[in-house]
Amino acid sequence: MRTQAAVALEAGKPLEIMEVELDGPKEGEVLVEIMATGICHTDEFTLSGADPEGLFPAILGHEGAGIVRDVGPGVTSVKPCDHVIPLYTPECRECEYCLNPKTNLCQAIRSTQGQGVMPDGTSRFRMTDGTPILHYMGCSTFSNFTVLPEIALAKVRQDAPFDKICYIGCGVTTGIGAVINTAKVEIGSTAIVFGLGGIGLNVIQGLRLAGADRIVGVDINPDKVPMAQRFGMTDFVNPKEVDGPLAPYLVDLTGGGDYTFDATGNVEVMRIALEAAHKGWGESIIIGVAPAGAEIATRPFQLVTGRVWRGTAFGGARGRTEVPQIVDWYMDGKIEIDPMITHTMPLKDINKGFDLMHEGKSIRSVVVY
Ligand code: NAD
Ligand code: AHE
Ligand code: ZN
Repeated sequence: MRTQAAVALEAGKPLEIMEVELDGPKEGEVLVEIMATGICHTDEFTLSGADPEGLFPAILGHEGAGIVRDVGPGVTSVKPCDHVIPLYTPECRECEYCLNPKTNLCQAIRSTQGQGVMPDGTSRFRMTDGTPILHYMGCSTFSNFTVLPEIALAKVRQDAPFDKICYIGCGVTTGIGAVINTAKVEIGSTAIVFGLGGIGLNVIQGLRLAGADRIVGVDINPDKVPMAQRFGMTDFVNPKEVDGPLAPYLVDLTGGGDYTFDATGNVEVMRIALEAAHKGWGESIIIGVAPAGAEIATRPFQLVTGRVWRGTAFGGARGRTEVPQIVDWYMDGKIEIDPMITHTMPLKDINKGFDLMHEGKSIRSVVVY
């Protein structure tokens, strides 16, 4: 079939909207009509050329929601007309990782996913002249129709709006999950969140859900303050207004964070987040994704004296099991999504979504097909 898609032809160039050819689902695969997709900073990271795994030409996008239109042989867990959220962290329920309760990092298809192909080693996408186009994070939600492995789909309730629940495909689950699954924040905790964008705000929302007492937000863009306060931020620090090193300033302000979170992807900020964690027990969670070649550093003494450095992917969530529950939380009013979706646009305007992100003017832009 042919479908409309926004194609990343090369790093650093705007996406090109074009018709592409899409092959039908093979064994264990599913054809999904994407109804809406968010634009996450990770899409920008890969498009910029900073992702060591970035391959081109590819169809980016990993924060979608849609409807099953066809299934390949052997598919049993979804059927046509089911509503689904694509999972860049799949859940096969069989691999060594899925069988270990300490991780959500299913590895069943990780190596082919990183190479931009389906588990059989081939791509379903190509240009109308036959040039192959790669998949991205196993999802490629910047295409109106896409093909995914069955194990990379969470089946969700049918009354939930696609243009909101697409955000659960990455940002909402990552932020809330980092608090609940990875940090396991206790009632009464003090937390510091670096980066008040699409992920950081969901960390703040998760902290309020977990019963944190003090939630300090740190961002170089003060325009993010009103939204962060709405979601539970109690104090704001703009690093540009702090004289001297930021970590001691934050320790003075809070006594040290029981939990700190990096949602910027900046390795200097990651160090400050670790060093702003409480001596003896503070845990710092790395969510941000850093460019190729970037490395984190700190004095080992920071760890010797009891601070813990931890990372999280997709908020530690097992997608097929937990994503439908998060959709329920949204539909039951336990969490909010709507105010964070600051812009919606048709696919033809997707590059405007990237511009708004660069300008710091959006929280989430959502493309509605
Ligand atoms: P975003 O662009 O919406 O937000 C980033 C925020 O960080 C902005 O508000 C920006 O002003 C702020 N910021 C930038 N530099 C800063 C600095 N030096 N100090 C303080 N604040 C600073 O991006 P997002 O969609 O929220 O993504 C945030 C990060 O999380 C990205 O690196 C993204 O790739 C990563 N991410 C990781 C996962 C995961 O599973 N680990 C999932 C989604 C996104
Ligand atoms: N390809 C990058 C790493 C990117 C990365 O860490 N991705 C996160 C999800 S970000 C979603 O917005 C992730 O899931 N990581 C675990 C994994 O297996 O990719 C690089 O640096 O190579
Ligand atoms: Zn993402």
